[in-house]
Amino acid sequence: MSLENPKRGLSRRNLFKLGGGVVAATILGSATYRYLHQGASVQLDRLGITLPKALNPLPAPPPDPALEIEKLSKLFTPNKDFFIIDNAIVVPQINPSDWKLTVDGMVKNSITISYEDLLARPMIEVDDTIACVSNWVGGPYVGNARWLGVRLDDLINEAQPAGNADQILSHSVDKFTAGFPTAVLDGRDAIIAVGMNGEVLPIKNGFPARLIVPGLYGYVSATKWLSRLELTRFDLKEGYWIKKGWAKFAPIKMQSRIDTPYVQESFPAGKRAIAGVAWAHNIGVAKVEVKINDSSWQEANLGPDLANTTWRQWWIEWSPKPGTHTLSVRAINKNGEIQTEKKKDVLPDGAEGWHTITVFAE
Ligand SMILES: Nc1nc2c(c(=O)[nH]1)N[C@H]1C(S)=C(S)[C@@H](COP(=O)(O)O)O[C@H]1N2
Ligand SMILES: [Mo]
Repeated sequence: MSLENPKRGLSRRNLFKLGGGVVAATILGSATYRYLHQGASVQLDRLGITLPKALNPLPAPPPDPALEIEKLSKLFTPNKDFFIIDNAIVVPQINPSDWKLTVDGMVKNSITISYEDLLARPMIEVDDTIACVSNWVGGPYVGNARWLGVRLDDLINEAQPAGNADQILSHSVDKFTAGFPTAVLDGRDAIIAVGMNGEVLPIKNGFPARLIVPGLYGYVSATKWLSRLELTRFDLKEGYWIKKGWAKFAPIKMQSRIDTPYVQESFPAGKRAIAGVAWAHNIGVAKVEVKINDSSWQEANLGPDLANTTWRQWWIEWSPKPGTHTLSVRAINKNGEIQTEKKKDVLPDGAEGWHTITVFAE
């Protein structure tokens, strides 16, 4: 038997491969060890952080109607239940003492700040509902939180952007990018967020810092594990998802969702709630209407109106007779505009249409 026989036993080639494999496994092993070790230490660092207080602490949230209505989304989505959307193969583990944020590109005065510098700046609290453009009508990729962070417009102004810079392109440590018009900073509470629902920003949601820009879908604005804010032009650069066919400009569309009952649910006939959430960013939800079978639209009760960029919970009482029922919901914003009925797919700039479901009372 020859060692050179490729078909059997250990040929030199196979030995070489085996050797390479052992080396690779060792390197990978130590990298994995380092990764896990670092992951644990970043979580420890994170847990050791005390966030500063906001300049304008928002009032304590009003009672949450979800305490009374089973299966209705909570007013604030708990961090552990918050939807997660990203393309990171491994969640970046960033030691906050190594983290830096740079503002550069078409600016007069580039800025680099540390995590400590960031926490030393004035903080604001912002109630804001974030949504993913790939959320279908009735889908789960939307959540509401009380964010804590530093005003983005202040930091950008300090960098003195050139007059012809029309895009803020945000970069993540993992190479993700998201860009939006400089004109979006129109006084709205866009922030570099370090806190979420009273906690240090969770690692999966972008620790140490992420962007929150009220009114824009996540893929053009909500960069997690933020590292750089580049002032540039739309005719020079574009964010990660734009070359894949998604829209350059992507304000969150008015939507409403039925949380309970769920699609095709069977439940006992008799008194129950129909309930859900609705959002109409930057204008606010004025009214939510529900249609049951062929009846006319009826106005739902509304939950707290935290901000014009947060969702509102809604509900009505219902006593269905046994049988199949069709339920639809639509939102009406504070300008009196009614959510469009016509269905549109998520690509390129977000789904449209009414959430309509069929359910069974038994
Ligand atoms: N670094 C990085 N940030 C990211 C993304 C990503 O893939 N990588 N996805 C964006 C998208 S598409 C959305 S909808 C939001 C989701 O934020 P969440 O995971 O905290 O809910 O994060 C945004 N920020
Ligand atoms: Mo998204």
